[in-house]
Amino acid sequence: MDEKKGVYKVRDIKLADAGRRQIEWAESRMPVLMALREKYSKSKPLSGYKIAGCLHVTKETAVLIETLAAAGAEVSWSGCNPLSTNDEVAAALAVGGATQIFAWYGMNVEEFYWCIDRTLDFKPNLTLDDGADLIFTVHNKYPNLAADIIGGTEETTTGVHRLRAMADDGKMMYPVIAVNDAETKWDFDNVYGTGQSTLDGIIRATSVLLAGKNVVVAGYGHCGKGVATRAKGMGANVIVTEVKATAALKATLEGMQVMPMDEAAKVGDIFITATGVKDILVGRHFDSMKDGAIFCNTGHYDCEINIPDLEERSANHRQIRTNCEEYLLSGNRRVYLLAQGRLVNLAAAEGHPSEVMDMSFANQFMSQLRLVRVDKGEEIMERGKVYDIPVEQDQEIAGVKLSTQGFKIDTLTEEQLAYSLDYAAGT
Ligand code: NRN
Repeated sequence: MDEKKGVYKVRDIKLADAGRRQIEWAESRMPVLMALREKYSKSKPLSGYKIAGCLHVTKETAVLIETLAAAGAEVSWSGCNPLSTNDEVAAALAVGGATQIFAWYGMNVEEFYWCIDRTLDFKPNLTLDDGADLIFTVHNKYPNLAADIIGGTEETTTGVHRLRAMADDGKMMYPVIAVNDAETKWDFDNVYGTGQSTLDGIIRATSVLLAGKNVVVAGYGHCGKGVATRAKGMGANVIVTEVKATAALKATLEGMQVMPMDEAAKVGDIFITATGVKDILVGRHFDSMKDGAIFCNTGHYDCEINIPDLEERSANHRQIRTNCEEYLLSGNRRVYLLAQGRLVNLAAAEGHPSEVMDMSFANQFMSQLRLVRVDKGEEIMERGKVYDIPVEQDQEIAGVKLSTQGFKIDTLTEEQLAYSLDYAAGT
């Protein structure tokens, strides 16, 4: 581990050149965020502001960090999962000068929270989260810092869910913008990003053929729908398990089978949990699984696969491939857990492609600018509330994305607009 106290702690600073090339690759595929960097690197509206970030350290996140810094912010960063940091990118950020960085792949839980603590050393006045671990650390461990924090932003479904519950409890000490709930985030990142990156993680960890396999997807929300759709496209027989009737019904209309996990466990070849709920795969499911079954999680936390249940049923286990642990079960069955049950798309691959993170992170950047406007009194936010992204922002980001791809769209004429607003106009 290489460390420069108070500035960085990364696995190997010598990886910086390789990391820089990865970041340049991402920059070439994130035109919306790069356009925002170009637009704000002169006026530097984030000058004087300190942003603490807790979000997967990937080549795409590095583009966001360096855009925040180009807009004038002082930045300090940790990863938001012990297995999602790209060590080459972390090294490039450590030498790049845009941020303090405390992140490496394979940290333990104690190190994970040590890194978050380090990002709070410089007493931020803005936070940027994925999964709300940073915001919760401020509230539970450093409540004195909250008074000077203008607000925060939250990237992911699980984090927004937790923060809305916290706000309902009246416990949130500063306003948070729900970046996840932007249409240009959840309807792209969660669907197309998770769909591709989850299969990417599975294929890198196992190299198995997906075509013809029984792929069981637990949860048919935006993430699960993306994974199920992409798996179907690869020729898999997709089985969806759900607890929400409308979601399950949609899956049947997409030609997917729907059944309870107790039945799916007997026939599945590859299991992917995408529910955000704990104990989706538990002991009785492992007891039913076929020899050779593979299972992984693509939800934010590693609670969806009950690993203690698995370990108490296994005579022994060994790492048979990187990110692939073989467990020997009764009846001489061998089953395979990927990425220690942590989110397989980031732990065993590189997370979502740059093209979708471009829009997610454009929303993050514009939301941080919005919090600066709150600080300047140009917008009012209540200290304990969760705020949505303005619809105009979604259309602006989607419009820029379209234009970078050479697409043009129509606009309504005044007459058409009048007609669409005229409720009296009948047939
Ligand atoms: N490449 C990535 N970089 C990436 N892929 C997925 N995510 C990423 N963050 C940085 C996050 C998505 O936005 C993981 C979050 O849970 C999801 O909301």
